[in-house]
Amino acid sequence: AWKRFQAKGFTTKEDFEREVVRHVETTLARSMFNCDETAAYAAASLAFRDRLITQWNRTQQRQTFSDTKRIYYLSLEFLMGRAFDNAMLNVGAKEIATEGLADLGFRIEDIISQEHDAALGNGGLGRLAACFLDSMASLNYPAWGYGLRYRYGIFKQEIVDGYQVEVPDYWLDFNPWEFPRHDIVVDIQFYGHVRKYQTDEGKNVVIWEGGEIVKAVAYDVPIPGFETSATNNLRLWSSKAASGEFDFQKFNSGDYESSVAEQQRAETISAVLYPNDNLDRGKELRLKQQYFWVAASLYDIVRRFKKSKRAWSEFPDQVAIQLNDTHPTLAIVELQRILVDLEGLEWDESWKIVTRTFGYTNHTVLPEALEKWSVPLFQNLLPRHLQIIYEINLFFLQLVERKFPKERELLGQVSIIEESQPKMVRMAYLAIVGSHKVNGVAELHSDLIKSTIFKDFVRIFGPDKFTNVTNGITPRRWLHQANPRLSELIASKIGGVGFLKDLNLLNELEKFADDKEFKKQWAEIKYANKVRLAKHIKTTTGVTVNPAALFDIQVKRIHEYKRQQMNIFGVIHRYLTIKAMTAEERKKLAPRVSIFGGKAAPGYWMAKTIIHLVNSVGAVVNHDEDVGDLLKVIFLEDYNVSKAEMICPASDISEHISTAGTEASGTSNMKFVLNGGLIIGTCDGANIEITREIGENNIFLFGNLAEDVEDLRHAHNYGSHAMDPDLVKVFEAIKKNTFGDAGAFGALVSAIEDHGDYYLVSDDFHSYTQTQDLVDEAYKDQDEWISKTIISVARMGFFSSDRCINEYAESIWNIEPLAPEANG
Ligand code: 26Y
Repeated sequence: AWKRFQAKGFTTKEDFEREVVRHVETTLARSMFNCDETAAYAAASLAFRDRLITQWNRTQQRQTFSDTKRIYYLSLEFLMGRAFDNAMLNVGAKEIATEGLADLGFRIEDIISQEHDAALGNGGLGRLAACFLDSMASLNYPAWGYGLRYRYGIFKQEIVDGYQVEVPDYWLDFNPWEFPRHDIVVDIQFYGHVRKYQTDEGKNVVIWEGGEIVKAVAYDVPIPGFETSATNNLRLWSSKAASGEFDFQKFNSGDYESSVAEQQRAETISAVLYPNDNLDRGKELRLKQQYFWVAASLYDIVRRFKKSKRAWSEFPDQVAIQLNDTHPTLAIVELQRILVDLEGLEWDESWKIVTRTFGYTNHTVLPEALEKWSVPLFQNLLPRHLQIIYEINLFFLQLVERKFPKERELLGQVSIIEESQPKMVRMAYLAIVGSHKVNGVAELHSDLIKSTIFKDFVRIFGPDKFTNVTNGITPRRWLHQANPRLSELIASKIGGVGFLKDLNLLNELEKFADDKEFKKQWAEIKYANKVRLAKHIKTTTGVTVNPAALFDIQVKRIHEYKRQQMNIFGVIHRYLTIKAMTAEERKKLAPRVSIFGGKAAPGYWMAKTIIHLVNSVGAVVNHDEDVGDLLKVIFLEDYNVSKAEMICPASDISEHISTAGTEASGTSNMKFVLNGGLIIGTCDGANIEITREIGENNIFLFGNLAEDVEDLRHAHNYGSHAMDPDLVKVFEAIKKNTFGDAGAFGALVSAIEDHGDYYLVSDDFHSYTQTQDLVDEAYKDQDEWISKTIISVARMGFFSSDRCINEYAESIWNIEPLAPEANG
């Protein structure tokens, strides 16, 4: 039915061309005679945007009139990537655009690549939020995303002399996908003090006054669903000085600098995304960002609810708020404040509403990523919120005491306030206490949080409060958009692109796992994708790689727990092995290209050292004539969403090799398998469920299990551990300056040799290299390899973010889809 839906704008190629020309000439005020690719991108985007706007307005109106429950997804990160290609595919008119642009003299790929990524996130958590928005719209759920409109997204990474250099990512020069709402502005208060008094009627009143005000301005981004006219909204807040102007008096008296100071201070709040992934630094500006965004979003949500004139008790029937990690946890406190201080509800009544409204998703067990804020900092910035937190904690600890009267030490363990010096607010504990459901993002992870970091809370609230929702990815972007040829081949075999909306239909592919002709086409597509990546490698690094070699890819944020260091040590081991071989022996080897990519947090020195080592090894290996095509080592600069769309379809094997129990889920593992690549990985995160779905013959698992990690760490620290001999040789080579001055890499080596090898590289190294040998062997049998990849793709249905969103909707949000009108 959606196909009959006709929005304003274009429906034919000719219409589309006319719209493009109109936008070039009138919107952009340029002539078609000097319409370059930038202008063509702008005009084509605006043509699609016009269509989206119509759908978007109708969807919002319909959601408002139907008065049904909405889900609000609060995330400090939305790693959206590019919007144009996605809009074309979701609206369903990419062919028209391709032909139309060709008529005008442009290739669609060149136009698509004009767009700057919207990179408002660090890694997995931010990209998950973006996949969720796509699924919620595609499944017709009434949903809004709320985030911050950073002026600078995640920095652009350049590699200079083998080192990472960070360059600011200013992305807003031309962004047709956002709509400033200058009429939607919320005053946000910081600092000040709290005054309490009793009215003549004996009512307690609390006033938070003084301090400073900053304005939050809304910017809206349309989120089109796939093959539906439903178009949801992502609202991003931008900060602005309350006065809106700089101080004229100061300006006129010659004090130029301080005249703009207030304005700059205010604008700083939404200026930049914190580039730390899984690492908490407790900076005041970040807490300001969090409150600014949470307070503006809640004001907006509450205002919308109040228009419905319902009783407050119905709030949780109209509103579900999902907290993407603890970053928005202040929303719990803010809603309680609104209800008690501003709306005059009783504490208990409010608290019931609050806890029924919120759900909290945990994305990590790493202690260094668990947010804590110092009480003095809180006291200064948000004095009333701190009082409310103490009050929440008091009632919570009373409950604990009633339930476990004999366990005095339990109170200190679960207290929202950590009795340290200074005292700290434990945000995860606050999020648990203030939510009705807490979920992890893969089965192992959800089990781990229940048995480790949150185990006391399972006793207190019972096991039903804790659940699992295994992550997923949107097949629209990560299959159809990233790998159009594969998507078309699949569609041609299993009766159309229905699998893009019901990924389990991929099952039908399994019958072709031994089909000769099909396998040939399948392999050709993989090869073409590798050729494309090889070209990119050539132009960006100058290194020639053989597309027939095994492409081994590890792309993700650089982190010790993800163990890129183990990968590069494995590469060095391979290099040493090749060097020690005779020419005859070398002939039997499978050529391999080891590809790395990912950003290191600017302050994470160890991660930066890993990047430096990868580049230093590449500089030696790639020019060693003994090695030739047998081994190439590549570091891809500036890994981001749009590059991932090129990289994921080009792997033969990808690496997901975190220390067991540390990677909550991982989602790139899903992207690589869905694009016909195999995995080498540890028994961690979603790797375990991927194995269960695709079968253990189709994945290369290795390494110690999560349950053994504690004992192994103990063994390192108390001396009963011998280093792996192959790893020792790798370290010897490094120490002999084989890859440049060994001093530069000393910290990487001594973390393992001298400092307890916390991530168990030495323990897993043998198993890792052995398994890599199995990969080599398996790759030689191309026929079997291809069958494995087909079977794997056929069994990936479970990992659609549609399945994931439906689980959230049913088990956490209690919300139903709202289909758009058949004819728009
Ligand atoms: C507190 C702070 C600085 C912070 C900032 C970003 C803490 C954590 C993060 C980001 C965490 C993150 O990206 N976690 C990843 O979430 C993915 C989606 O659930 C998982 O697949 C992945 O395993 C996990 O590391």
